[in-house]
Amino acid sequence: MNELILHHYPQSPFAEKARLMLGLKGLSWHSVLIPPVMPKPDLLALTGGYRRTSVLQIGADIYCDTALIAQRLEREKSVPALFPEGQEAVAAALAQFGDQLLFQHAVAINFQPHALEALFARRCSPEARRRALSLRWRWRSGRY
Ligand SMILES: N[C@@H](CCC(=O)N[C@@H](CS)C(=O)NCC(=O)O)C(=O)O
Repeated sequence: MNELILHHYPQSPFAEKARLMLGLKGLSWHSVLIPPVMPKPDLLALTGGYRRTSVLQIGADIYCDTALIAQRLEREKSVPALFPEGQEAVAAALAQFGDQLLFQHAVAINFQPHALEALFARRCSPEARRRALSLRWRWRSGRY
């Protein structure tokens, strides 16, 4: 059996998703740390031009995109399942929601501290907004 090699960097949310999937399945894997931003000459040579994080390597096979990585890991070890029988579509839809909508908002909020306030300005009371912002700073500073 070929070894699993994850090309990633610590701070990437998509790398965290890949690490969590590997951890959930109890698979052992090797870590190759890649730069968070370009240039990434070694990664691009490996992937044929794909620059994002994370990338899974199994022997000579390269899996770009965590949705594909999820399917490949499911094939590697089916239990515990990422796509429980009968709930495959729900799992895929939830992953898509997290990967696209949630990720977009999380990045915006992370890089633009006032984005949260603007987002909820018309929907929440000033007190609710104040609490949300305070929570955000606590998460960011790791005080949980
Ligand atoms: N759909 C991809 C998204 C991966 C992604 O956007 N990763 C970010 C890091 S969290 C990245 O590499 N961004 C750098 C770039 O787009 O050049 C997946 O599920 O793996």
